Amino acid sequence: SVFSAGASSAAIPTYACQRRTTLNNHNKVLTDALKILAENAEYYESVGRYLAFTRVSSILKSLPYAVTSVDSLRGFPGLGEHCRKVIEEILEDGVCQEVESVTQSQRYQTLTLFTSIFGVGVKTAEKWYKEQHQTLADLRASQIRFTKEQQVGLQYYEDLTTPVTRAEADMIRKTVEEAVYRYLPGAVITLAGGFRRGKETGHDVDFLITHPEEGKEKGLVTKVIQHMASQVGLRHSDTTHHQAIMSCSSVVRALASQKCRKQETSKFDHFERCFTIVKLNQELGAGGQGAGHRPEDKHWKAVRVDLVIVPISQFAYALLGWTGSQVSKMLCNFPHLHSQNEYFSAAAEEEIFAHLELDYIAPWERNA
Ligand code: TTP
Ligand code: MN
Ligand code: MN
Ligand code: MN
Repeated sequence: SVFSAGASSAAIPTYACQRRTTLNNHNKVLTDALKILAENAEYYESVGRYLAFTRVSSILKSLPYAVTSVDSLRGFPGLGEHCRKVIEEILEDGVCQEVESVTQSQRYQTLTLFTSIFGVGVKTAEKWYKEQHQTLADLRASQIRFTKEQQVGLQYYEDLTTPVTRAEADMIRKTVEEAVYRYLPGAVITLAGGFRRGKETGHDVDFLITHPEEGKEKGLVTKVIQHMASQVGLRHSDTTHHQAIMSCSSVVRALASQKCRKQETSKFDHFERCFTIVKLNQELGAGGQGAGHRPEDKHWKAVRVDLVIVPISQFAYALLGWTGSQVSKMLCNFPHLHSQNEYFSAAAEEEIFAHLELDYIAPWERNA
């Protein structure tokens, strides 16, 4: 195999979107450590260091063997001295001193806690940390004026940080189907996100909704949200038309902006989408699992659900973008994409890869 330990780094594709990365991570000890350093860099808004740790971690995830010697990593794309030292320390001592001190630091612990709240990013978490807040109780007792998202994030913190199972995703799918088919019987609903990549759990459930006839999907998200709210109790909905720059991959963004310039319309780069929180009834089949610590009268779990309504002509791009992973979908650096003058219509993900002259990578190989 070209991937045998000590193989030339030439065997490792430079782009994450070309590395076949399954969920079978042979280097979890190393990638967990690098993830902590990446997070910490993010907390210090050090983008360069964040990317450096994330890239090396992503390469390690793609290797079909466990790294046992730092020498075998010589020439790995993007492997700097810092990462090399961290890996060497872990291989030799089992732990890395820097990682240990980061995980023990109050700043890292507090920012990790605060950013785990729905609606809270690094900037906000840091602000609260600087105001001497350290726990969720501190926040709840404070005078902070929370956004609507943050209020919900704090209220349902335990539920929202409990992983969503595939069985729960299936149950939510039924609810979404019922609401969607009511208004648009021919609609096609596709599970995207981590579940499409083969993950057994996720932090949310992502659905793409389209219709074979272009335009039929217009306005659907509002109706679906209203129906679901009346049926299962929707705790939060923020139905907006976000720009594609937020809602889909860089591929879509690049192509969309090209088309927009051409047609002078801004419709193209907007997907209807909604980040919601759904009440999932746990008596309906989740087997009561994970409900043990909840109050006796609470028979439901708050679950994050993303609904994205996509015109069929852009479905392949949206699917590629919303399948992720965040790292795997880094397709944006390909010059021949940006120099494209015309919008390339793709009926399937395979066509997008082919158009970019890339090998097709299946969803379950996109766990970079
Ligand atoms: P997420 O649901 O955030 O991540 P995930 O499904 O990979 O992981 P988890 O199982 O923990 O939920 O996003 C799914 C993909 O959608 C993500 O890889 C990137 C893409 N995405 C966008 O394109 N735009 C967005 O605004 C968001 C939030 C996600
Ligand atoms: Mn997801
Ligand atoms: Mn994830
Ligand atoms: Mn999501």
